[in-house]
Amino acid sequence: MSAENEPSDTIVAISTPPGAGGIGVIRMSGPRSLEILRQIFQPHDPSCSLRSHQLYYGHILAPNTTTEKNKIVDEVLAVFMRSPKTYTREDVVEIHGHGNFLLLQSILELLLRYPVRLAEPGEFTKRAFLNGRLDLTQAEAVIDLLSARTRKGIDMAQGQLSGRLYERVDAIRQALVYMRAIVEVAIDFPDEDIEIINYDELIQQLESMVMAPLATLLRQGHQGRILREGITVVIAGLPNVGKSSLLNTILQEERALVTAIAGTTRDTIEEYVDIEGIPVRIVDTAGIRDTTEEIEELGIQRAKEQMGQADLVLFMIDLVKGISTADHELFASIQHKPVILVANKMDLLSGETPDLGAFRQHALALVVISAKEQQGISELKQAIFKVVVESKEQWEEDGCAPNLRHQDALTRAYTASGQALKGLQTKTTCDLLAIDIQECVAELDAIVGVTTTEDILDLIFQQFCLGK
Ligand SMILES: Nc1nc2c(ncn2[C@@H]2O[C@H](COP(=O)(O)OP(=O)(O)OP(=O)(O)O)[C@@H](O)[C@H]2O)c(=O)[nH]1
Ligand SMILES: [Mg+2]
Repeated sequence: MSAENEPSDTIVAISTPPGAGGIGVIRMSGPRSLEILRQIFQPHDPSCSLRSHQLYYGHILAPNTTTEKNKIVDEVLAVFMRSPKTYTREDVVEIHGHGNFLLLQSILELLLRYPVRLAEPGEFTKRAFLNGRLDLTQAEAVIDLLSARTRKGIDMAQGQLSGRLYERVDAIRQALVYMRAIVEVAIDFPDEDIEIINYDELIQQLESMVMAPLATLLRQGHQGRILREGITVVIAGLPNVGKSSLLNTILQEERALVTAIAGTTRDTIEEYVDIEGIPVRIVDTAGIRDTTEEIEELGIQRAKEQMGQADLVLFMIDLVKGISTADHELFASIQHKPVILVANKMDLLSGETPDLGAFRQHALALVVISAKEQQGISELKQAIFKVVVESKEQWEEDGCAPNLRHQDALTRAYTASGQALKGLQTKTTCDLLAIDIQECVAELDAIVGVTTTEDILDLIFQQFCLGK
């Protein structure tokens, strides 16, 4: 990370998304920010001195050329923030204009006439990282925070942004550094009579302070994947069992057509919903049956494709009609998938619930609902949540969720610590022990960004949007 001590250039971008909005923000970072702001911004009180971290009202003026004579480009609020108390730790300027993208672009073009260049995606956050304001896990949390689709996803990103993952990884790292120091002392004094290393104590420390917390972090990676990527839940079943009614009830809007005619839904219909904090892509499908009708047949093909791709299938049956051979056939075709059995139309049921024995055995859960009367829906949501996260206790343990990159490094660190453990158990030589411990430290360093190659940094920051 050579950039740390080099003077950097000044970068600029529109930081608010394209489209109309109340305000739009342009952000500039680098040593020339203030000087450039002064060129194009005229404060309402021209004698004021643009003090740091103070918002000034004024106008953006186009330069004095023959065609544009001090033309007002926009009425804005502008702020200059002096390094280091800024997002990037460099001098930063923000211009808050009207939220019209063309207008913001005119201001941007104006700025680009000065010694400033367009920022790459994520470059502001990259600078915050390179200048030591954020560690790499915190910078990655910014991406998660911007793209989170549920409240739980936001909580997780905020936990990571506040440094929770960093602290957990760093605690493991500290333990390793301590062990490495002991082992290195032993290397330096090979002839001492006293045994410098207490093998049992080191084994105990390695297991409790390194391997166990690494294993916990790896388990939590599973929850991170779910919160970042979400899951696909497909509603499937015979025609008329109430699939579209369930979609509408979950969405709380009349999204899909519902009629008493079997074969109403033709194409698949998908929407995103938040189910107990998990981002869920929910797909309503055409009822499966033998048909000679061409459009319906195409819909049924699509339904089958969706079932194949689902993380979870909600297999729906009509309690009034009971279970038919067609239900059995369809159920058999999806048995390799995680399935929740959803028994619908409970409102019409007066007598006994039909025997769902065989189905019940192969499904992960059975939920009885009325899609029409909105009964049993929260039980269904909880069943979905439970199936997806496996264990609720583990889920709520800590709002800390390693992403794929972290998981890769954690896995390698776990393997290296396993090697070190074996070495300690067999009282191997101290230089070999030191190598395994160091390998483990290096993996943890890469997670927090102490040693991360330029290529990996590029990959991470490319995921950002412009202006962040
Ligand atoms: N009483 C009652 N009727 C329901 C319930 N759910 C759905 N229905 C009715 O059952 C009929 C079929 O509902 P849909 O939601 O269109 O069923 P579907 O499974 O999407 O049907 P296809 O799209 O044809 O495969 C409609 O007349 C609904 O009003 C329920 O819980 N109770
Ligand atoms: Mg339907």
